[in-house]
Amino acid sequence: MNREHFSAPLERQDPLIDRALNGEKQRQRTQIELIASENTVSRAVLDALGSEITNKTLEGYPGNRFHAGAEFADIVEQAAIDRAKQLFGCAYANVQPHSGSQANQAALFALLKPHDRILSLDLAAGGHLSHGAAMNQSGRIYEGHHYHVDRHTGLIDYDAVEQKAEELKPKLLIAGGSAYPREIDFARMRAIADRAGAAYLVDMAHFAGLVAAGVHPSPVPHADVVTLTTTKTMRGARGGLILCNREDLFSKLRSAVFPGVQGSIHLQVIAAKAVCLREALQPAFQAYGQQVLDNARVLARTLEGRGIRLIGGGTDTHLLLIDVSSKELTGQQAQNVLGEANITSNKNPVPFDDPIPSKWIGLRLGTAAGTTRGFDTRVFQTIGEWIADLLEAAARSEQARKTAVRDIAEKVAALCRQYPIYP
Ligand code: DSN
Repeated sequence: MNREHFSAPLERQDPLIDRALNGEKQRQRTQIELIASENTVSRAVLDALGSEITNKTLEGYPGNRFHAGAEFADIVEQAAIDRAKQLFGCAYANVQPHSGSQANQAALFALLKPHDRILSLDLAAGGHLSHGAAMNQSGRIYEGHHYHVDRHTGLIDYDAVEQKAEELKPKLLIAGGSAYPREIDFARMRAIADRAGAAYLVDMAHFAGLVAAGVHPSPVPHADVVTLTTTKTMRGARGGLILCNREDLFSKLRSAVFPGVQGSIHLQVIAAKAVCLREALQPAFQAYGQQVLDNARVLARTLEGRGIRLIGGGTDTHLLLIDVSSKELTGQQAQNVLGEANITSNKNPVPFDDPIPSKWIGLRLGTAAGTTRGFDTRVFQTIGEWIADLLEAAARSEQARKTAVRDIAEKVAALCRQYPIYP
């Protein structure tokens, strides 16, 4: 056996991948991250992700595995389960889903039979593919129907949801998604689900960290099942969690995850989830959550003050959806000009937008990663002004765009040097 297998660093073994990973680290250091589904994990989370526990194959649950050698893995998974239960105040937590989509896949598998009806938020209004969208397996196996937001306010129209639920009698009502910036009335949705005889799932993938920090209402007391990811506002590894308080559903959810939709688990990710859950239990995480909210509100006010329309009229979370057609741009053009100045964001549909991505007029922004970096409201106000300057310049002329990009890219570089990540 070549002993180098155990000791040679990546740099020597695979220069191509090593260079790409270092390039990515440098990219993260030198740009302002505003993609709402991203964050910057701690060194401790990175250490767990790179641990030798990745070698371990296991199926089943702590204390009841299909393979030997589970004693340390059981400690890791049980810690993640206990911490998730403590953090979110629930009786059951499954920490095995590989992603938010697989958490949803398992929840649907536990709650529904093929062809059952789902009623969920429309994709362009901020929903998620895994909630019964036609192009997703959830829309092939089950019958996906969608509620919308009010065309003028951009807010969920609960009366319209209720009417649709009464007509359709879905088996499952889903709240939550990827681009809805306001608080959801979890109790009202519960009442709608009850009247229609539907189960009720809340996907809190985006705002879970704010719930953990106690700065956003929790859906856990209302929903039959809650799914989330440990990235985004949770600031942890990529992966999913399922929470539940209904004892009659525990075993269904358990067997829906394994053996229903997954096989062996990703123990290095479960270890990283456990680390992030412990971090979220610390008092400092409450302050982080509050700062994320404060920053998002300041960013929203700054952009609105520059004549940019906010979908939903503002934000109650880390996330903002802006209509860049108010600056005569598409979402793609806005994403590009910000990107050239090293501000990273993503184009997004706004409610009732064109189905063709290149024609979308939305841009989604989030404050979770910038807040981790140490940016406060003063910094986010400045970032808001830079964004507005870039959008206005891009709409004005090619020369104005180039000048603004050059000027703001320099300021972004200076800001990133002032707030370094990963020494
Ligand atoms: N749902 C995608 C997003 O919000 O960007 C990935 O998490």
